[in-house]
Formats: sequence, structure tokens, C-alpha cells
Amino acid sequence: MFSLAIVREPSESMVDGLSSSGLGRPDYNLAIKQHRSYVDALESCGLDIIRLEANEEFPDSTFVEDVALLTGECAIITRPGAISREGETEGMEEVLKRFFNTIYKIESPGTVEAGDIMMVGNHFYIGISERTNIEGARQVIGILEKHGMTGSTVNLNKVLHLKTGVSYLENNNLLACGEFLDAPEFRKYNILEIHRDEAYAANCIWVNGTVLVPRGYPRARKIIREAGYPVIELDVSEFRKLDGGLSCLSLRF
Ligand code: CIR
Repeated sequence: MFSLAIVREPSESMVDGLSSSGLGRPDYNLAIKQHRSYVDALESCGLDIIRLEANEEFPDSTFVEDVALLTGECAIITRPGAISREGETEGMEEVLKRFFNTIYKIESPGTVEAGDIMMVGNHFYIGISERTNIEGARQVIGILEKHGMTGSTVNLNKVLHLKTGVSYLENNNLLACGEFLDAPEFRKYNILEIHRDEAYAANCIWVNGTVLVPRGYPRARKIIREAGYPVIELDVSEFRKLDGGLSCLSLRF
């Protein structure tokens, strides 16, 4: 169960965020409203919210998930692989010190964005992507092992981050789409298949028993409901324009 979430308010500069979606620039005012509903949903699942101020210097900084990996034992501040995102980690140590006694940092030449890391109990799957390299994954695994946890790598071919294509919903249930449907690493899970036409909905989040699902993906919603989860649907269209999904908008711990 989670009790806290860290979120960062979208900056006006988000309209210049990194994007490969081809969906156009986000509408900042609408993004603010959508972000508010997202935070309300996290609160309705029982989380207390730590709100970080918008950081105009970094257009993608609302995707706060990427800058840290939070575990039950320690926190790891990442080293984003996107050059425009490198400085987003500044200030995170101050924030995390309030909650974690042990904080590590990924060191050069390692790069890691935590959208590439999926937690399944004490095991962490780490996607090797354009943003997270082998050296970064090696450092993460070393840290996890010091604390009695484990990690393993998964190669990505098509998606931005690992959790763009898979989401663990606890109880052995894994939402998966595209390249992950047949991945040997994930065969042991009960795969809830997301149709390729709804690929964006492969990024959902489990929050204390409820699953937050992006609005506009009826097949995905049905599959998740049928698997027994209460669902909250959220419109995150403006974040989708920047290739960001529900998981990217918070650090839950
Ligand atoms: C980026 O390209 O870095 C941002 N526009 C989107 C980051 C999404 N984060 C995530 O999937 N964890």
C-alpha cells in the first residue's frame, strides 16, 4: 500500500516539452485542470500529496516519476538520459530527505529515467531504452541488492519507457501491449492484453486497490474492471501530447 505521492505542478513551459506523439502542443490551462483531477484521484485513494512547485526551467519536469526511484528501503535519484531533463533532479535530495534515510544518486556515465523501472514486490524490472543505459541499470541493481532487493533488465525496441508498455497491477496481473505481450520475462504473470489501438492505456497505475486509467480507452477499462479492480478514469490528453502517461505524473510510496 502507498501512503504518499510526490507531484510537480506543470510549468507554462510544458508546451515546449519533448514529444514524438505528433498530437500537437499541449494546452497549459487544460493541463493544469487535468493535473488537479489527477491529484484529487490520488487523494481519493488515500494518499497524502507532496506538491512541488512548477519548474519553468524544465518543460518536462511535471513527469516527476522519471527523476527518482523510491523503494521501501531507500531512494535513488536518477540521471535522466534526455539532455533537456538532466537538471530536473536538482532539489530532489532536499525533498526526499524528509522521508528517506538512505538516498543514492546514479553517477555518470549511467543514465536512468524511472519511467523505465517497474516494481513487482521486491523485484525491479529495468527497461534499457534511449533514456536508460546498461550502466545506469547496473548501478540501480547494485543498490537494490545492497538492500535485499533484486533487479533485472528488459530490452525495449519501440516504446519510450518500459512503463509506456507494461503496468503491474499487483495480484500477479500485468497490463501489457505490443512488444511486451510475448516477452519471456513476463510470461509468469497473468497478462491483461491492451489492444494496439489503445496502446496508450497500457500505462495505468494501481493505487491501493484502485486502478487509474486514462479516459477514452473503453476496451482497456473493461478488461481492468473484469479483472476485479475499481477504476477511476482520468483525462490526461495534454500529457499524452508529450508522451507522458498516468504513472509519469507522480512518485508513489
Ligand atoms: C519525455 O519525453 O521525457 C517526456 N515528454 C515524457 C516523459 C514521460 N515519462 C514517463 O513515461 N515516465
